[in-house]
Amino acid sequence: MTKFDRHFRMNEADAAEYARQRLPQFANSGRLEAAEIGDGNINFIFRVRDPESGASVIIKHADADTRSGTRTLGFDRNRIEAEILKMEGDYAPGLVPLVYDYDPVMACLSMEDLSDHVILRYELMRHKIFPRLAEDISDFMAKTLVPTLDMVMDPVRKKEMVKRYTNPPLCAITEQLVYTEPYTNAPGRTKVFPPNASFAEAELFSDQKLHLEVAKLKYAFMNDAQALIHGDLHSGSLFVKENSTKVIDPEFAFFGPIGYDLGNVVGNFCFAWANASVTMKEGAEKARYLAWLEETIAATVDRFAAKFLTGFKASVTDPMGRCPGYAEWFLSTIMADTAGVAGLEMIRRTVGVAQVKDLTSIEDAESRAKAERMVVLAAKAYIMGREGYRQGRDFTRTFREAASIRA
Ligand code: SR1
Ligand code: MG
Repeated sequence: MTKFDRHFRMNEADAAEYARQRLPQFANSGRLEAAEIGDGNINFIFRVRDPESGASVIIKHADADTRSGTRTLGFDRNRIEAEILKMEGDYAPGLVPLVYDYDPVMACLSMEDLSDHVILRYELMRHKIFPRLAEDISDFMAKTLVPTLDMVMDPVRKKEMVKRYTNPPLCAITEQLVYTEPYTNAPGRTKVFPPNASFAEAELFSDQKLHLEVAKLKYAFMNDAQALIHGDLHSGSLFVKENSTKVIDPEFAFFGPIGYDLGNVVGNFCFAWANASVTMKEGAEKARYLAWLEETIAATVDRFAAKFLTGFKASVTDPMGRCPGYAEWFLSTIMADTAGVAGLEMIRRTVGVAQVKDLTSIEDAESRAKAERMVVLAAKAYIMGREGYRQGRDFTRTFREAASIRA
């Protein structure tokens, strides 16, 4: 019997003791250093390190309630994350952290420490350039999404997988935070920047045509089990260093629309564009940075599309999936979903309860209000016109237009 035979919420000292008992790389260690480094809303994240050998590990520890104490989610998200990370590591080697151990009793996922990487969102806010980003993210999505498509995977296995990775509590968060609250404006469930109060009322809360399109997208999220998606692919789920990208945090994974992943990437890059456009001084550096961001958005979409088609055609097993034109038709539906989801993500991170620092950190009130308006206008164009989006440049053109309307 050990103290880790029954779940309890660990503190730093517990995490050090846990690592020593559970993980072979620490079995003979002397003193271990442990620090809780989580800054999200949901889990507890410990880094445990042996100062002598330099060995270190990240332990992601779930409690039944969220870290913020606002919801009870149970523990299954921890299992889903462990299994999905291993699967993603098989499909897309080098693009996710290595999993060392999953412990269902303590709800602990022990994995590679990526301390030499930094969170992409904060680097984009510092206006840093990462030359490999579009290539790596498009690679990650194509390699992880294609294998679980209906026309690729054995249909019986696919349906077993849909059962195994149904993720009700985490999907419920998305259904509320992304697909509902930014439109119903229930008390306490939106956070509108005061200078934009009347703008949000007119453009979001009272726009019935917008609500209808969001309702259609919500239904697709709830029912369109296209592939095993990451489910939360924002720029806080991406770790980067100059020539490396790692995708983390797939606890929201489930079988859903592929456009939910690509749309999250596009939407979050648009926040970086909005931030840079109002915070950087006019000049060559700003022009270069915005051009790189636009190129990254466009290339992520276009490279994903090309890799998706190649990957699909190489791995399709269903005879009907081989019909000429099927892959291209399916891709066109992914592009429309991508535009819709990019818009939803941009709206919910601007007026919803889980906001992004790309916008909230803008100190000058007028600049922040302007950045938020351009984000919302582009987002609405994506949602309302989603059937017309086919290529990367379609996305960046809309954003530039929205930026100029309220410049
Ligand atoms: C209660 S969790 C808030 C948000 O953080 C996660 O990363 C998801 O995006 C979720 O919507
Ligand atoms: Mg997360």
